[in-house]
Amino acid sequence: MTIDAKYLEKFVKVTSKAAIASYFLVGKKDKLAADKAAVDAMRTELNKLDMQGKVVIGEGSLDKAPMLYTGEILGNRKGPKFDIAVDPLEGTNFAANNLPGALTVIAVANESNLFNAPETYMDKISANLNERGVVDLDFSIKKNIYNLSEYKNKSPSMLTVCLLDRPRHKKIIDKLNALGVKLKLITDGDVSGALLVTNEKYNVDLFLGIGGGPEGVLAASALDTFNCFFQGKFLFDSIEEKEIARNLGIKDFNKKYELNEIVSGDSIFCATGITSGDIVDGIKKNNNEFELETFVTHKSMGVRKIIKTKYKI
Ligand code: VTB
Repeated sequence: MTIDAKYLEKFVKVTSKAAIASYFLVGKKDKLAADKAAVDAMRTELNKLDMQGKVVIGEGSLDKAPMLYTGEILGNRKGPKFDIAVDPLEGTNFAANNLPGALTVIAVANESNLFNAPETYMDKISANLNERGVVDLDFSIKKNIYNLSEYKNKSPSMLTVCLLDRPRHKKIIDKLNALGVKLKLITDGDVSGALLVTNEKYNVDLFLGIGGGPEGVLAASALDTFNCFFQGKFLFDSIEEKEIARNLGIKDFNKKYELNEIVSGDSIFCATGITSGDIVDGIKKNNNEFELETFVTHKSMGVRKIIKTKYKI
């Protein structure tokens, strides 16, 4: 079943309104306030839509009483049933400090087609290729680089690998360094990090490393429309995290998920820029209007582009 094309514009409006709401808090050194503004606006906009949308990745569980909690039903309940994953403010530090790369992100699929991800870390890998066996979470760093180098017909020194700059990645960074590859180390925002493999213009050949699980599912839904490769493995640090995962239906805690196990069927992905970053420009004020850019994909329609929108101030 395909998602009606009319929904793309509607979800662009959702992320755009959320972006505008947090724009007023950009550079105010208050991550929570910027996040809350985006969450509130996103929830208000989602509730206006003709749909029965279930939040499968949200801002936490019901008992902690957040808005956009996992399991919350949104929309006027008069339309199709969707699964919705949200990251109303991806890059809270970026927004709080007025740094590049703050986004507001949503992914939508038909009911039961989007993975119900726990809020744990995820070991991820993405690349712009369709075949299995070239890169893999289970391969060594060296094997991944040599295979990709052969596949792309580029020497390792011409390959660029993007990953979060974290102490936990020290060993990987050292290995990549020894292999002579170029690094693109990002401080936050690994949804857009993973998406940098989608187009040659971003100059990233491989994205890998440990980041947020929810961010992995969001990125995977866009990567699917680009026919890119993605694998993710959730990492559980505590008994509590395993218990939550078990309640979400996860039985094998060591499972490596392929892209089509994370998102299947049709999907829509929207990421609107708040501050300018690699994939979209941030909000610009022009006379009496806000100008926004949204990176969108709609799988069944083959849509993958940047949409510019304007809203009266
Ligand atoms: C990433 C990144 C987020 O968290 O998932 C990262 O995309 C992972 O967590 O923007 P750590 O910061 O603990 O490494 C963010 O940086 C913040 O949510």
